[in-house]
Amino acid sequence: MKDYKELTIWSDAQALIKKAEEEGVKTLWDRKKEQEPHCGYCELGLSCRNCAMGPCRIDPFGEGPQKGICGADADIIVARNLVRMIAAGSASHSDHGRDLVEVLYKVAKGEASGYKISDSEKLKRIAQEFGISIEGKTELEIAQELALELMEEYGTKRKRLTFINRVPQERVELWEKLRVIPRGIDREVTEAMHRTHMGVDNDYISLLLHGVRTGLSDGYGGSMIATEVSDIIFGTPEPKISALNFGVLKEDQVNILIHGHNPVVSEMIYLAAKDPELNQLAQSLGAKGINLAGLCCTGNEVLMRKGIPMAGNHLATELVIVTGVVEAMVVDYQCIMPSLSEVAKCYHTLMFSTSDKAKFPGMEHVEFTPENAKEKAYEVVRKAIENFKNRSSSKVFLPSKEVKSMTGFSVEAILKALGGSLEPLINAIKIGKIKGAVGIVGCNNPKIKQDYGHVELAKKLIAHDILVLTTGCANVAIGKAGLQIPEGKDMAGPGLKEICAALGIPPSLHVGSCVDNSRILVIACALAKTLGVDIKDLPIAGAAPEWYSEKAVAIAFYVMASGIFTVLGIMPPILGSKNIVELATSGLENIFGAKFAVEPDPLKAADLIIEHIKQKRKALGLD
Ligand code: BF8
Ligand code: SF4
Repeated sequence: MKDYKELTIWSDAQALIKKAEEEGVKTLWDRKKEQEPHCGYCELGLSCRNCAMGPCRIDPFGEGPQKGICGADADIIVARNLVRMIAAGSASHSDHGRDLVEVLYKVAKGEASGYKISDSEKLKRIAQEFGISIEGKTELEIAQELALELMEEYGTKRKRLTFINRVPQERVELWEKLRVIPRGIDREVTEAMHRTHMGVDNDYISLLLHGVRTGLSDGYGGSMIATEVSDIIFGTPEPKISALNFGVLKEDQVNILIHGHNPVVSEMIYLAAKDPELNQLAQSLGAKGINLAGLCCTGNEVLMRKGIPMAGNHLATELVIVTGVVEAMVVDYQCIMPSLSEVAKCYHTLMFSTSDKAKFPGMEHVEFTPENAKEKAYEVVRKAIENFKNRSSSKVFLPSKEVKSMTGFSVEAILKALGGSLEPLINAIKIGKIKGAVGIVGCNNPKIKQDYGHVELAKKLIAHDILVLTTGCANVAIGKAGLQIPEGKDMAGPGLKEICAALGIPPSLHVGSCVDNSRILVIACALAKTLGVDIKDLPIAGAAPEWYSEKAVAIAFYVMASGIFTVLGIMPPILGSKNIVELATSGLENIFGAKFAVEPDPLKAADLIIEHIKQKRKALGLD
């Protein structure tokens, strides 16, 4: 018997963990227990298996070995491990971006039936940013040229990524001086792997600077491309009300969950789920209809654009199956626990993998390509409908009702809400009605009670008149807590409340999936440019209270390197190197004008951020 209340703040999730336990289904919390205590060397970043002379480890107490067989010390090993995390995270976001660029190219060539250009205005705007002349060209001609240009962003030819032009000059000059301006995305990731091979870069500062460069190639490269191209193909999000929670699943309908990150698959599932014929089939088999719901960042993508409700975040992905009402889960890639197919075996849920890059034991693989996606989506939805009859009513348990939440705050939507320019926001910041803004991003991690970090941090920040922007799994947490609807203003401080009421917006804005942190970068750059200052001077901060993923490390690095103070709720594996801890939590301030803090207690993390914002306001002469 577990102490369910210690695992998650939500009573519905607690009830589902209990149900899983009663039904003999292992969840991640059971496996976490089995893994404890975690390896101390790994936690400190002091183990290395980069070559076959090892593995090696450094004794943190100074009594055992202080060097690996090759002679690498604690600083080198910690730095190499961290840079490899950044490389993996950057590669993940960026490869997702590349898949979208390929879809854009195929749309232009007429080879991707089912997909189209949804935001033609944005297509033209981005094309112009890339120096493409749009005069006299058709939409598809522009799309083809832009796709080819974007492919170049991944390659070796470019000396710097094009979206760097969005960054304030002062920051670009700093990056130039430090030689961290990102070139091609693939180049930075490959170079990170090269440098961390035995006998290449053995200076921890030089290694970490390349880590920064790799992270920047994600933020201003892969992730930004993923966001912009998704908007072009699937539409730029606009504010809308949708719903969150296990309660979005419907007992009387065929429930299909879409999970992962890339909207390429889920948008086609959405089309198929709307199809009248398939809905009729569902009705003929005893269901009222087809209910589509999202998980994790694929969920965020379709929530933002289509208003598809969101069933849960990272730590809810096993529990949704335990409700017993899920006919099928369709996954693409990233953050999909391989345990899901094991959980599904205990229920009637069909599991479908869709990407050549992401196969899972126990899932049926239906490969989706831009050419066949529509047809495959119909195939999968049909199988889900036919599975409705296999649902066992004795296993059905929906412990909560859905919670309303507002979504869709793209940069364009925020500007529109502000009446077309950043001026009203800047004025509100200047007169102190809004003290500053904070991006709360990222995951769940069972090392922290699910969603406790997100919710408590967000509540305290808005109460102090700090506007919150959320992405990734943080969004579900903060949305469920009621902060992402206009009525959430009642939990905000008086200044923020007044602004929210005037604009009809919530005090916490959902800006998208994790690649959409690039939207936050765009706003930060635009704010700094409008004010004629560097990003580091703005009263803003970033936080990842419950991060788990290598992608979060890449994000943390590009956010910090952009000049934004970043607070992490989970300690990254760096404690084994005093030098790197000192650099991360203090030394970086002199280099990038921003640093990291690690604070698992969200209320204390909020204090750090509130104080930081106070200092920045003071330096700008605002208080
Ligand atoms: O990219 S927040 S758990 S789903 S890694 Fe994963 Fe973390 Fe969720 Fe989205 Ni982001
Ligand atoms: Fe050991 Fe060096 Fe090989 Fe790492 S790279 S495993 S420290 S010998």
